[in-house]
Amino acid sequence: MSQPDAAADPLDGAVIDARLHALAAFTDVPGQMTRLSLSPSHKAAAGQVADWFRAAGLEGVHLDGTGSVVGRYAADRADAPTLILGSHIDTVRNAGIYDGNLGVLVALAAVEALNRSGRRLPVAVEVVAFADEEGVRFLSTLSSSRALAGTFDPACLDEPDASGITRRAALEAFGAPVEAISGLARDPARTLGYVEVHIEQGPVLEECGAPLGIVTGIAGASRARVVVRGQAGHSGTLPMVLRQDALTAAAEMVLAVEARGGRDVAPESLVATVGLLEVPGSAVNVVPGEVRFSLDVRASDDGVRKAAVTDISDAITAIAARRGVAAEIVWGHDAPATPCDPDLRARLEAAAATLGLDAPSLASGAGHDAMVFRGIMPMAMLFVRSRNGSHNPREAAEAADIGLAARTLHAFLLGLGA
Ligand code: HGY
Ligand code: MN
Ligand code: MN
Repeated sequence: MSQPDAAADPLDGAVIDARLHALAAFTDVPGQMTRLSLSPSHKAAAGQVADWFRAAGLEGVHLDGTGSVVGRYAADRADAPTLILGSHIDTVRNAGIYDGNLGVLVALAAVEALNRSGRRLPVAVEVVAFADEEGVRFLSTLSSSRALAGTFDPACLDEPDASGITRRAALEAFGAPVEAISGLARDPARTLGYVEVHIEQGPVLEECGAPLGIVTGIAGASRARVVVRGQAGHSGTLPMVLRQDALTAAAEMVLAVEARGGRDVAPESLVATVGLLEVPGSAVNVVPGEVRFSLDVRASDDGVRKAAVTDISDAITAIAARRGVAAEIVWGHDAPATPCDPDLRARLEAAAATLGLDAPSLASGAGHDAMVFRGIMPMAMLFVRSRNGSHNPREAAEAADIGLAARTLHAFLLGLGA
């Protein structure tokens, strides 16, 4: 485990970036960044993050029941409210090293700077490295942040991953106190809110030449898994007119999803994606009998999203009927569009202004842990300019921009004590 350099300035972007690269070594696939929730590399990464939390002066550092690493920086008084800072350290497959991880380490750096200067605030600060944001391993997602929001659904513990391991078994193997999950909800009356720093993952800040942005709101998202079942057959003997080909049916369904997502009447940032498609038991000389694929539908307006979900479900059902195959659609994730808190946004803008930055406002098309706090507690997000999109190894952020984010968050914290 790498230890921090006591002389280094924790708010220095190069110091944070070095830690991000050190953390990236914890991967399940050598040579790429793949750290699925509750995997062996996630366990090792959580250990490293916990060490950094302790070295930064956080107290009570522990794994919570959903596998998140949590630490607390006490206030200058006993009965103070708590501000929660955090992001996630699980990744998608073949990811970049900044998605999620950057927000945890920037939050840690801001608190570490408080500790270095002996500064205590009229609020306690919790830093959380959430364990399950990407939702790649299990059907539902955001289980860790939902536990803090008090909306954890115990049914998600029985969801199996691709190898049949349930979330509960994975948590137990991870060393997480699963039985304590029900007690993780934070009391909204004692919580100031939740603030998350994250790379933008899109082109807006880069195009407007801004290192930081203040998020106005997070798009709503619906996810589903579809299973198309036809009839496997011999590719040489089964006449075309007699086929119940699951793959050609799925192909038509995938294009229908694209058409609905990109329909020119589709307003409000609607997007619809099939990101995963599998043909179990596929072979060159077999007419596919089964296909499994995913659905991801998002929009900044929930009405637009729900209409698209309905239309896509109807299109899949109609294509299946016409082609003589069966289609089963299981919608497993539904997160409403979430506006960010105006007061926290204004405080982040003011904090950026202390660095001479006029941080633009922008929406988030990507989902984040922050969205689960909708209607529970105020939340806000600070975006850091990133290049080459995200969910790919080319994802990048500049150390200088990371440093500006850390200094802005540090100024935001100091502003709470002003
Ligand atoms: O899918 C998302 O938007 C997030 O990166 N998990
Ligand atoms: Mn993320
Ligand atoms: Mn992501």
